[in-house]
Amino acid sequence: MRTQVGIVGAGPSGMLLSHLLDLAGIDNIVVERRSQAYVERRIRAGVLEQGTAELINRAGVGERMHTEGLIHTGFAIAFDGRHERIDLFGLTDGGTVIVYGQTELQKDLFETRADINARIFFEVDDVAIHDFDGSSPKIHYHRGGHEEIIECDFIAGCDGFHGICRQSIPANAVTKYILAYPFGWLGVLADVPPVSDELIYANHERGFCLCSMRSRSRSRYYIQVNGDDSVDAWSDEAFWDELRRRLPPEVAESVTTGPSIEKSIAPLRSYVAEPMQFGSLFLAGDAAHIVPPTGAKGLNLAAADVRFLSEALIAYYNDRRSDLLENYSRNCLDRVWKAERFSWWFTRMTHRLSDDQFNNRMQLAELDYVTSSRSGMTMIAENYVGLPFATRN
Ligand code: RFL
Ligand code: PHB
Repeated sequence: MRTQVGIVGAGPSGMLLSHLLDLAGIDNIVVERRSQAYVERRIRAGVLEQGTAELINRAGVGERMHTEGLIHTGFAIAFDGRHERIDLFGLTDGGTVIVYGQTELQKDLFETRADINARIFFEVDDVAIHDFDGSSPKIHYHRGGHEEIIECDFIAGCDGFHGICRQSIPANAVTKYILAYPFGWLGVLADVPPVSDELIYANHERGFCLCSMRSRSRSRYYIQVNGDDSVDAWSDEAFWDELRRRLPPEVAESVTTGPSIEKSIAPLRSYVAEPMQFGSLFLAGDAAHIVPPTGAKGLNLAAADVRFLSEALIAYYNDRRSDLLENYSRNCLDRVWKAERFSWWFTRMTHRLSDDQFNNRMQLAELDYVTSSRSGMTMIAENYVGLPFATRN
């Protein structure tokens, strides 16, 4: 089989890229090791930056996001019995975010592709990439028990943190920066109305918690748990009790509880692989970088990579320009490192890091400072709604 761009992974990065290339008349094939139902069901991100929403529109799949997504103009940070609002709209000249589940976005991305009979191959095994140090890369895999090979001009490695693309790059050609946190997030999804119209991030001596949502009748809550904790150890009742203990009392008493529809633990890491290109292989999204979810940046960074990569590939095929492809990694990494910084900083300020009383007082002093200084709040707000894009060419 031959195509122009072979895409490994049908998560948000791979599918968004496939749509944008298709609209520009660039042929592509997506290979995904899981089933479509599995990819659609994964409960992950909930907060989209405006730039991400614009890209989703550009890809022609934004209709449902606009009717069902919730526009948020602020969020709250709770600590030390206080409840401080970050006015995203006022502090960033009209900036907002959209709360719309990754599961819904993923369905939208698949639905329209099915309409146009796109080549997305699910449940493929043994995916391997070859010859990507030159200009004739290949993707090998098994489908229905038979080996198939895709010959292409470029490979987009959109196969997430555990994928094979990044791991196929020779070790001496890539530098990996990693920070693993000794805790995770236990998340619960439940069909109960959210406790508040806006998200609440809470620092508490028992640990961090977050009140988020998917709709006006579906809530998503998280609590910080030990890195070695197991979901089985947490009954719904234990989860709700612990969540309420970590919230300011007036918020805790308004929480509506109910049976969990989904419950899982996500580890927290900061990770960057640099550069994000090797020969004709371009990494995008979680395949190249991971942030702890505290800043809600993971999916948004993935979308930003796809924006740079789609523009670079379109310039290459339509105008025979390779400068944007050459600068792809640099353009992405400028934003990636800033999002890494924000997510790391926000995580360290809001989570229980140790029993060290001095450090815990430092967190409270920092929270007090940044939520009472206009420049502190502006720094949070402009990072949260998404930093501007700068393209070097
Ligand atoms: P994905 O979503 O991991 O998709 C990669 C796809 O590649 C497939 N794959 C392979 N396919 C073929 N061959 C192989 N060898 C393959 N290996 C893997 C996988 O099956 C999968 O389908 O990466 P992508 O597309 O880069 O998207 C990244 C986002 O999913 C991720 O950054 C976000 O979910 C992170 N995230 C959040 N991001 C936000 O912007 N806002 C949020 O509010 C937010 N909240 C979150 C989050 C992530 C969380 N978890 C579970 C880590 C909350 C949580 C709890
Ligand atoms: C979510 O709703 O899943 C969510 C929201 C904000 C975050 C992380 C996750 O920072």
